[in-house]
This record gives sequence, C-alpha cells and structure tokens, in this order.
Amino acid sequence: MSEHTFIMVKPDGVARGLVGEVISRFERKGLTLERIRKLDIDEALARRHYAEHVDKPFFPELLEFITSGPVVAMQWSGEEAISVCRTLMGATDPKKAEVGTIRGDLGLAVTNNLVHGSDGPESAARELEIFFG
Ligand code: D4T
Repeated sequence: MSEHTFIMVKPDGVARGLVGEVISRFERKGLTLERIRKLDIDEALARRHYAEHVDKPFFPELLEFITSGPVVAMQWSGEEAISVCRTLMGATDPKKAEVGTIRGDLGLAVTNNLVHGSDGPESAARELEIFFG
C-alpha cells in the first residue's frame, strides 16, 4: 500500500553536508520525494513536533539540538514508505544501528542522530500537517 511519510534531516546532518546522501539513499530505494523545505525550528515548533517527549529527561538537550541550526523537512511516498524509511534510517541510537543504515553508517550520538522519520500513519499525518500544512 502506498503511504506518505515525514522525514527530516536534523541540524547535524545539514551542518555536515549529508542532505544529498540521505535523499540519495531514499531515492535509490525507489521512494519518491514529494515535498521539501529547509527551515529553522523554534522552541514552539519543537514542542509541537516532539509533544510526546516534552516531559522526558532528555528533552532539554533534544530541544537545544533541534533548534541549533536549519533542518530539511521532506515528504516521501511509496509502498509501505513509513516502515521502509525507518528501516533505511536504522535504530535511534546510531551506536546500535546496523551497518548499511543511515545512522549505522554516518552517526554516533543518540541526540544528533541525523534523521527523523515518522513511526506510524498517525504520526506521519500529524507531522506532515505541522511542517507542510
Ligand atoms: P526520531 O523521532 O528523531 O525519528 O527518533 P526515533 O523515533 O527513532 O526515536 P524516539 O522517538 O525514541 O526519540 C526522539 C528523539 O529524541 C532523541 N533522544 C532519544 C535523545 O536525545 N536521547 C534519548 O535517550 C532518546 C531515547 C533522539 C530522537
């Protein structure tokens, strides 16, 4: 079943010049890039996007990181795009992510873990609405 998902290259990925690398991996998989925009996330937007994490102990660090520089927000589509993108991204902690995944190949720290991808249809719809309206 074709799905839409929300993917974001986080500030570390943008700062390191890895936007093209991330896009290339999704494109080579056969997914379709439908929308893309570069923006700065302010505190209000961060609290909205990470609503489920605002009370977690790591939120202050996550907030500082995600507002530290521009991000690249994208809408991708394709067959089972949500889980396919999560697989290509790898585990949340890049130290544990498998080699061959974006985080496994390119990342080390759990806060600056390069990319975000929606974890289900509801979060995909919610996040696409937040970033693209
Ligand atoms: P995102 O949402 O960025 O795609 O990450 P995941 O879906 O893979 O992981 P998550 O929701 O559990 O975590 C959201 C975000 O918080 C950062 N984080 C997470 C952190 O800084 N410290 C932590 O201990 C955890 C668990 C990384 C991703």
